[in-house]
Amino acid sequence: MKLYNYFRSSAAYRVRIALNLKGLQPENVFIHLLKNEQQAQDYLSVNPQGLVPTLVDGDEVLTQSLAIIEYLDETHPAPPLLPKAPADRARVRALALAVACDIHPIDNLRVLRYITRVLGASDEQKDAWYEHWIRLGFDAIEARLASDPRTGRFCHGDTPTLADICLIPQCANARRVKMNIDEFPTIARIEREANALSAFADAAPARQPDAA
Ligand SMILES: N[C@@H](CCC(=O)N[C@@H](CS)C(=O)NCC(=O)O)C(=O)O
Repeated sequence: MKLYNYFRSSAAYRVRIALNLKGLQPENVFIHLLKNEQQAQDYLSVNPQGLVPTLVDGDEVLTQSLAIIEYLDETHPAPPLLPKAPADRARVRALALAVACDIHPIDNLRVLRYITRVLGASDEQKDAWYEHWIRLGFDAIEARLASDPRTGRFCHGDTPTLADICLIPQCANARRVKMNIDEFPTIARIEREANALSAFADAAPARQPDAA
C-alpha cells in the first residue's frame, strides 16, 4: 500500500490512525500542501480533487478518508472500527460526519486561502473563522457525547471507532489555534484516552517524518 500523506492534514491523520489500529504500514508519499504539491499534475493524475489523503492498494486508488477507512475496515476486519448494530453504526457515523462534513471542510486550506486571498480577510479574521466552526461543531458533539450512555472510554463504548478517528485529529486542529479543549470535558477526556494508545499517538502530526 502507498499513502499520499501530509503531516498536518487531519484527513490523512484519520487514515494514519486507522492504518495503525489495523497494524498496516504503507509506504508514504509526502505531498507538501503549503508548497501546493497537491496541485501538481503528477498528483492530480492520482487524485483529481487535489486533496490528501489518497491510498493506493494494488490497482485500487482510494480517495476520501472515510471511504478509505471503511475500505480498510472491510478488508482488514480486526479490530472493527464500527459497532455491529445498525443504530450504533449510525451513531458512530453521525459523530464522524459531524467532524468530517460539518467542521473540517469549512476550515480546509483552500477555503482559508480563499477567504484571505480572494475575500481579503485578515489573519485575525481567518483565525476567528477557523475557531468559530470548530466551536459550533464541538458544542454539538459534546452535548451528544455527554448525554448518551453509549459513550464510554471512547465516543462509542470502550474501544476506538470511526468517531474517535475523526474527533482526535480535529482536536489537534483546535489546539493549533490555541482553543481550550477542556471547555468540552467529554471530548477532552476522550482525547486523553485516545492519545494514550500508540495507534493514535504515533499518527500525530509531530511524529511524522515530513513534520516541518
Ligand atoms: N473530504 C476529504 C477532505 C480531504 C482534504 O480536505 N484534505 C486537505 C488536508 S486535511 C487537503 O488536501 N487540502 C488541500 C487544499 O486545501 O489545497 C477527505 O476526508 O479525505
